[in-house]
Amino acid sequence: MKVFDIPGFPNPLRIRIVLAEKGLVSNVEFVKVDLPAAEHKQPAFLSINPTGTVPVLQLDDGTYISECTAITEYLDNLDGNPTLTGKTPKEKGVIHMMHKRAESELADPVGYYFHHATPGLGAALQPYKSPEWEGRVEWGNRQRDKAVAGMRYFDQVLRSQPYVAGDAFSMADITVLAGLIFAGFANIEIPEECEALKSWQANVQQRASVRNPA
Ligand code: GTS
Repeated sequence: MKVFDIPGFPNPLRIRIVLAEKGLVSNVEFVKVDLPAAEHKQPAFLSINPTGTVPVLQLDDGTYISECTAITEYLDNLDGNPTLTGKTPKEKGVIHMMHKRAESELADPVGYYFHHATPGLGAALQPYKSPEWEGRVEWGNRQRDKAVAGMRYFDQVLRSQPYVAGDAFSMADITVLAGLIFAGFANIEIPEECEALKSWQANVQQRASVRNPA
């Protein structure tokens, strides 16, 4: 298998943690995509992922799978023991619900803020980020506020359970963690009072897959 991504970036990190969790690091070859140079917006890359984002997984038969959720589902089920996406119908339902919230209430808004209300990844990408739209900074700042509200939501959740989707670590935890890492990079602070969220973060940062992702 191949993974098209760029090391150190938050969405690629989600899959690199999954690969470490599943013991699949040695099965994968990484192909670097130059995001700051807008390589992911050029025809060659768009032909493998029309949304122009990384990561993308290429299977040995040539199939491309993009979207972290889809890639995680694939990798988690390869060994017949899905530890990150749920085994029972109830586990699958709850994990997917919380994972969607992790994306829509935290990780995605942080990305929108970063790309639209700040210089983002630099000049080469600006033509792809609505540079002519006057309202983009205000919209981006609202996305930052939404991300902070998302942090408060997950803090509430984590006051009564150890992990985002319940009693076990799952892909929902990976996505909340990636969202917080991206938030730190974008200078969005976790509110002082979100102690449960901070304590959960300190806990998951000790996991082997997080300390040593692919
Ligand atoms: N929904 C996508 C997924 O789940 O894979 C999001 C992927 C995504 O936004 N990736 C970012 C990207 O390619 C990389 S990172 O900033 O998260 O590391 N962004 C490129 C761009 O131009 O927005």
